[in-house]
Amino acid sequence: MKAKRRSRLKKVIKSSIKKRNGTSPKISRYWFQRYDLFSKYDQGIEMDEEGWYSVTPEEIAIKQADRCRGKVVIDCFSGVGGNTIQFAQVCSSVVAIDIDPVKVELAMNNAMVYGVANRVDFVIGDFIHLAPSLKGDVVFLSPPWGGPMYRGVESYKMDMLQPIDGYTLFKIALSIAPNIIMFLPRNVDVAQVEELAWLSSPPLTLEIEENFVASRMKAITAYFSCNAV
Ligand code: MGP
Ligand code: SAH
Repeated sequence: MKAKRRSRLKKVIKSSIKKRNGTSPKISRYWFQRYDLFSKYDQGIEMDEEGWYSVTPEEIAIKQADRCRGKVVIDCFSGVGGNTIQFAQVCSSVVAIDIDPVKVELAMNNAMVYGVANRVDFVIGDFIHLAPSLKGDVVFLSPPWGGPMYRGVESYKMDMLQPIDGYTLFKIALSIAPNIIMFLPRNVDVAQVEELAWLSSPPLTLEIEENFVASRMKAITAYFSCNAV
């Protein structure tokens, strides 16, 4: 690792430790759930602020990965690796993309904790720009929802997704493969999710799964496919 990168990573870890110690109430709510996020949390998992509030809880990531067993998966917004790690356990190969170099460092570290780092191709880059060069069986989309503030709206709309609206994002994913999994807020407008299936002709099949951890609904996963994924 280059010296400059190592020092940046150290700074991230230091500030994240500070936040874990309770200086940031925003993060401490997630720190209390740390073993739901990563069962191996105590074995060296590293996070940054966005990672804390965005990572897919392990139990949910395991379920999503199970649907992709044996396939080539592109994890287009890989964050600190919550999904990537579980894909690496059961998929034939995984490409993990994140635009933030610090996230990629953290995801690599976390994948090492789980002993799967050598089964992942980590890429620092913008998924939107990389899309034309990507090949895979399943496109997994867990984009930024605009931070924890997503909870403040009654009905979460596709145009609130980042870095671009959900319809455009879905069309880009479709150009790679017709098997698309989207991880979305629990208050998402389901009618808009259903519209996405119609962006393909013939329309894709859609299954919507509600994701719970310890009886609390955390999010939904939408599985789109031209056949069973
Ligand atoms: P949450 O509602 O912010 O937290 O996120 P919490 O404390 O689990 O909610 P509570 O009502 O149970 O107390 C719930 C889950 O949504 C998180 O664990 C993440 O997996 C996911 N999530 C949240 N955000 C803000 C994002 C995001 O921006 N992008 C992605 N991909 N996932 C997110
Ligand atoms: N599923 C992940 C969490 C993803 S959070 C996990 O379980 O850990 C969303 C991620 O999208 C953030 O890490 C953010 O850096 C990344 N991101 C934002 N815009 C992006 C883009 N254009 N291309 C690739 N990654 C992007």
